[in-house]
Amino acid sequence: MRLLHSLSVFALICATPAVTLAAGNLAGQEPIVVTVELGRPGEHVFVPSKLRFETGKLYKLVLKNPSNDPHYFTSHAFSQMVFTRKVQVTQARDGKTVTLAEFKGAIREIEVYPGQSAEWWFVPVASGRATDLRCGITASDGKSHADHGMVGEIVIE
Ligand SMILES: [Cu+2]
Repeated sequence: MRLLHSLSVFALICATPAVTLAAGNLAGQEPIVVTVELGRPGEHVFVPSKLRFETGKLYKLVLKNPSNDPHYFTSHAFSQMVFTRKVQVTQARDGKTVTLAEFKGAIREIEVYPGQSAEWWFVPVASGRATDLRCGITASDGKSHADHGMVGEIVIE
């Protein structure tokens, strides 16, 4: 009886290894898509300016710049709380989004040019609150975009 039980447990383990591996495999996981606008025409803002993520989930953060100025997405605290899978530079072409380049490795900040987008794929690995999200570009009046209100907060739960 005990042997039979052991055999059936063994058979169960053998029958399910693919499922067990898939749960920990980021390559096969669908990302949660979050979009943030970097600036609006005539406005230096992040929209939304508060972002919230959960540890252990795969995110695709779409950084979209619909304004006429380049903008940075800079938060050193945030960059230290995530594992970056990749950053993709994309472009809208004939009604479709095409990928122009892909970067892998640790990322600290991203600058997106007017009318362009980038996708930051990451998994939060630590919880905390990053209050240093800002755009450090200097505006025509000599102040930074952050001084004009282009700041934000990121919470990882
Ligand atoms: Cu800016």
